[in-house]
Amino acid sequence: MIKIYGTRDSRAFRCLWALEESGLAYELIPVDWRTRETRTPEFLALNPNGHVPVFEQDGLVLVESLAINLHISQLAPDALSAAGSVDQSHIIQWTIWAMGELEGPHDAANRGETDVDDELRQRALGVLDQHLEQSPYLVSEAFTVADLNVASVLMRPKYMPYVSNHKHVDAWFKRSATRPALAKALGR
Ligand SMILES: N[C@@H](CCC(=O)N[C@@H](CS)C(=O)NCC(=O)O)C(=O)O
Repeated sequence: MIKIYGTRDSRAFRCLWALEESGLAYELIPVDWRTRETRTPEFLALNPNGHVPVFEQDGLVLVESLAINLHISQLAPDALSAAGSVDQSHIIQWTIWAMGELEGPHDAANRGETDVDDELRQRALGVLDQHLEQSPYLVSEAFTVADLNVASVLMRPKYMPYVSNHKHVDAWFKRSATRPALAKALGR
C-alpha cells in the first residue's frame, strides 16, 4: 500500500491529488509540520530534509512533491501520462519549470522580497499564458501530471491575481482546479 506522510493542507495535497486521479489505493499518515512533527528523529530518518510530503511503498521512499507525482504518473500511466518520449520530456520540463520559475519566486515573496518577485511572476505567467493559447493542456490534448504539478504550485492565494489576469491560464486553471480528484484530495 502506498503511504503519503503529511496533511491535506500541506504540499502533500499535491500527491493526494495525483493519487486520486490515478485511482491507486493509498494511506495518508498524518504528520503536521506546524507542530514540528517533521523534526522528530523518526521522521528525519525518513526525510532528512524535514519536510512533507514523503511517499513510501514497499521500501521505496521518495521526497519532493512534484517528483513523487512523476513517479505516481508512471504507476498509473493511463491517468496522468502522455504517450511518447517527447511528451514525457515535456512533462518533466514543465514540472521543473514549476519548481524553478513558480515555487522559487513564491517562496522568496513569502520572505518579503516583493519587487523582483512581482516581475518574475508576471513573466512566468506570461510564458504559461502564451503556451496555453495554443492548447487546452500543457502537454498533449489531455490533462497530465504536468498540468497537475503546475496548477498545484499556483494554487496559493498570492498567485491568484496573476492567474486571473491571464486569460488562457485562468481558463486552464479553472479546468484543473475543478477536477473531482482535487476535491477528494482536499477532503471536500
Ligand atoms: N520542495 C518540497 C517542499 C516541502 C515543504 O516545504 N513542505 C512543508 C509543508 S508544505 C514542510 O514540510 N515544512 C516543514 C518544515 O520546513 O519544517 C516539496 O515540494 O515537497
